[in-house]
Amino acid sequence: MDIDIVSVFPEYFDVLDLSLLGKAKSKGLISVHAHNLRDWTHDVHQSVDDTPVGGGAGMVMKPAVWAECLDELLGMHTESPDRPILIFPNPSAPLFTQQDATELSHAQHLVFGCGRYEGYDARIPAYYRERGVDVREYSIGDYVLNGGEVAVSVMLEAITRLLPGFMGNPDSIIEESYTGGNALLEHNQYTKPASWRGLDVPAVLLSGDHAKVDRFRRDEALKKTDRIRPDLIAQLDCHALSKADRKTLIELGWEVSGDHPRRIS
Ligand code: J9N
Repeated sequence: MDIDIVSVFPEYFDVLDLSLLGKAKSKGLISVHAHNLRDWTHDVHQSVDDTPVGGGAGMVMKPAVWAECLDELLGMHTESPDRPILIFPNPSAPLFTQQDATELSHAQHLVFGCGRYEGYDARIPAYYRERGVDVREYSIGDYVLNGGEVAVSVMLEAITRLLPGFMGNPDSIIEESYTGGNALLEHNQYTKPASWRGLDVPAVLLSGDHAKVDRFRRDEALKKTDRIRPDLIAQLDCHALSKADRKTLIELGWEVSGDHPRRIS
């Protein structure tokens, strides 16, 4: 996978070499290039932003500088299956999910644009979409960052850990939260000792009865998700739930019929 990142702080991405991502880089699984947007300016001040048309606070990133940069990085191939995907973090965009990470992990070439929080000219994504580029804008959560750099790091980590050969243990990826589309939060995990500072591991986990352990963990996951993220319960596919799952959800106050569970008490 080829990854280009455009930022006015390209040094920010030097730390990627220290992470697992650096390992993937040295293994040749990915190549990452961080570019300085100011390299595509022509004026002495290397200015990348200007005041908002219509007035208001802050500065807006200029379309012309971004276009000089992106024309070069995106190249001409907007129709091939290997065509690059252009991604801008944006606090006013749809949320970036595990499903997006999975889909993007299959791409050959990703180009990330880091804007500042006041924003970039809306004609930048519009122009490249018109030209046939697959352009995505994503928020990584409901909070405001100063620039897109941290958001790009988050998305990159979520995407690259899914690449075949990236992680030591592929099972741990299949088992975790948010995969599939029938997402529950993870059940609690414990290690030895079985009793520690007066706190005991649940006895069923020591029973050696695998069916009982599986059911216990599934119920714990359902209860925890009901408490912390009821929105995820409401997105479950009822048809994919076992009899035992339905029983637990009904005890928790959900009606389990139709396509999705609905809270009734
Ligand atoms: N979720 C999210 C993204 C952002 C950005 S992107 C560029 C500046 C700020 N803040 N929050």
